[in-house]
Amino acid sequence: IKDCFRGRLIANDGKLVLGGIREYANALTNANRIVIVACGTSWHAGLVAEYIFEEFCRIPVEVEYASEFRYRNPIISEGDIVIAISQSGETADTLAAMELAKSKGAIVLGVCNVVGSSISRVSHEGVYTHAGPEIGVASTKAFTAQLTVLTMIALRVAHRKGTMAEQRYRSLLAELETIPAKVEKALKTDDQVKKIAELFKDARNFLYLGRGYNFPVALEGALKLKEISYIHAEGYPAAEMKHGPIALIDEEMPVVVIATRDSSYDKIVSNIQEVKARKGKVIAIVSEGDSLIPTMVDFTIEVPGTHDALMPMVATIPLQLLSYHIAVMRGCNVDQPRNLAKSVTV
Ligand code: F1P
Repeated sequence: IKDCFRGRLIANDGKLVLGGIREYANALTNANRIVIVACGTSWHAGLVAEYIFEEFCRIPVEVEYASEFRYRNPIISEGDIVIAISQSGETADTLAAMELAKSKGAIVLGVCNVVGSSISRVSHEGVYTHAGPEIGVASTKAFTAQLTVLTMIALRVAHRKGTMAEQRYRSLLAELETIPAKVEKALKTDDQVKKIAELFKDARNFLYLGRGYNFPVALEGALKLKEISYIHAEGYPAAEMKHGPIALIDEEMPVVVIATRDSSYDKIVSNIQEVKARKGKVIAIVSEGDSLIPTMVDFTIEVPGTHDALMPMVATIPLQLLSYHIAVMRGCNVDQPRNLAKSVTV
């Protein structure tokens, strides 16, 4: 098989298997800093990766919109690690950001879905996500696959660096194995999500809130709603609400709060109280078995619990379903949203 990621893609019983970062594994492990460049949903995956790399590997990470990075004069030094994330592998902004980083001597690693795509050819090395073809324009399963791959890379680096205890490393790897079953279970919220969609399909605005690892999930939930339902939606870190968006909240405003049980649980409970005190309609994504938040909010969607860092893969599912059902109910073409291209090549 022709290997666009430098000979790392191998055939195993006729199947494609994960490629990898081998030649540059030491450079990545010893990096002083990582810069992630991506657009849209892939940028949100990059934000989750920032939290994971900083927590697990203690390497400082910056996440840049490729569409900004390419037009400014970023500080990139010889040997810096730049990771480009893309579903299509053809996004012009991401490709230009990679070329710019390479011209400044960076090692450019790719995470992308389409075998043989331009981004896989421009990367020094990289990993395919193998999520299968995205039928629609909006990225969905590719996001989950990007998170999986980025988590696996961060775990390997943390293990090599010794920034994560062996027992924790093993337990996270074991937890990662449970994610497919947890995602399947999250998909079973479909009927319940559809009923909620029916009630909010005519809303003009939505707010999405999350803290920690669930903050990028809030951004991604809002982006999916904008992309396929054409409803204005904003994602915010829940703690930022008091710095502005709180002014938007009234009985007309649906607020989706990603409030799974994690280290910021008590804080998100206070944020929900703040929204309810202003009569906002709260749709909460909670961990299975939560008995507190359902008593405070208007609608609850339960997903299986997991480690904080892995929760984005599970918690994003009901948000994708919500956007999907609202879009269908509004008569929007979910596969071909207006004004959007599958790969933005200009
Ligand atoms: C980036 C992206 C997608 C979005 C839409 C437009 O694409 O912004 O996240 O859903 O398809 O392009 P990619 O670089 O991940 O292919």
